[in-house]
Amino acid sequence: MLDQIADVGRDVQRGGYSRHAYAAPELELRHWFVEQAVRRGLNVETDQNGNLWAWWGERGDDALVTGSHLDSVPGGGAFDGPLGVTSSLQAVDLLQAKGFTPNRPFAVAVFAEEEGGRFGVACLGSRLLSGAIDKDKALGLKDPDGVTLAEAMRAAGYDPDRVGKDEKALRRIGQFVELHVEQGRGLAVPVGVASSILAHGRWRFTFSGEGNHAGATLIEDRRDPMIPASHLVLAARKAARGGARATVGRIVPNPGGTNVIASTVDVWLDARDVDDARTRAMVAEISDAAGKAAREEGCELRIAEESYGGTVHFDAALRDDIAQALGGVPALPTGAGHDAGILAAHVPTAMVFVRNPTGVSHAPEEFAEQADVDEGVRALATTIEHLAS
Ligand code: HGY
Ligand code: MN
Ligand code: MN
Repeated sequence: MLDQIADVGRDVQRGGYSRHAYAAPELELRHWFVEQAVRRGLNVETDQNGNLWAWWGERGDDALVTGSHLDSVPGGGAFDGPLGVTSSLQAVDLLQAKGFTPNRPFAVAVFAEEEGGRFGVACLGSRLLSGAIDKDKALGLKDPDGVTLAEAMRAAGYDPDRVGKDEKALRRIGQFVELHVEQGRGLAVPVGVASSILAHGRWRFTFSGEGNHAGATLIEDRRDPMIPASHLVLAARKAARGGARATVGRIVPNPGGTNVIASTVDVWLDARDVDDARTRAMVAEISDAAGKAAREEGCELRIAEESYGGTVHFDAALRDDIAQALGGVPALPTGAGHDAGILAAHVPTAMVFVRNPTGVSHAPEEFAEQADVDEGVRALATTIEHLAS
């Protein structure tokens, strides 16, 4: 099934896929999902926050929900997100082929903008659904071209004025189980379950100096924001100790000319650790180093926290129940965020991981062996049968 969408949203500049919320490739994937769901006799609806729900039978409360996301990071791989969606649909195929029908409401869900690849906040669809982000803040989020979420939703035919916490949709979820390609190399067997997700957040550092001519400006006359920005990158690496992770993957100088001293530089920090205290202490250490470097270069610094999520501990009973139903598979922590992590604050959630032989993710090289993918589909079907019969 992944082959069916293998040409959607290819990014020829970056390699891999760029499939961002409400942009053409992602809308094409939404259309593909609806077609696939209808073909299986599922009833599809889009909720007020742009998330898709394909119901097997009547919609109802205390549903078993599976699914994942179809959007990607810029230049992402083929599996992160779509594997959970295709595996959910193929698990439905296996169950329908053996004459199984769920004895409780069941849906395959596709959450919007899980990666935050366009509007900068990860898990935007599930955060809006669960009220984990203020609706007006969300609607005002801008993409790199300055298009707001509200404008993007409207252009795609959705009504942005309806977004916001969706108590009814939340109440309908009894349990959520997300299948996902593992992002790391913790699995020595084809399938595992998740135990926890690191606390993680995103911060935007804006350094302001004086734009000027690269050739005509003496070094001592400069206030070059690229200098403290560079210190930030190295401070992040220095501060990430003892299993913590701090990453700068995106630096945007303004105006960005080769022979131009930038007037401002935006730097985004992705920081993660086992708990809030350690994560925030690490960000404070990095911020201090950035502030010091800014002052030394006569630059201003503004820091904005763009998103934050605390450590997620998945429901242990559900985790162990699924692990047992799968014949005893390992439970492992992850450093990657997921919609399951957002929903975990409201409903019992679990994740089923499919082995990733290289561990690489958020890159075109992301890969999973067909045999492991098939094992994942069977595991998800077993899980659904176990929880909905
Ligand atoms: O950033 C993450 O961990 C997730 O892939 N959105
Ligand atoms: Mn994902
Ligand atoms: Mn991802």
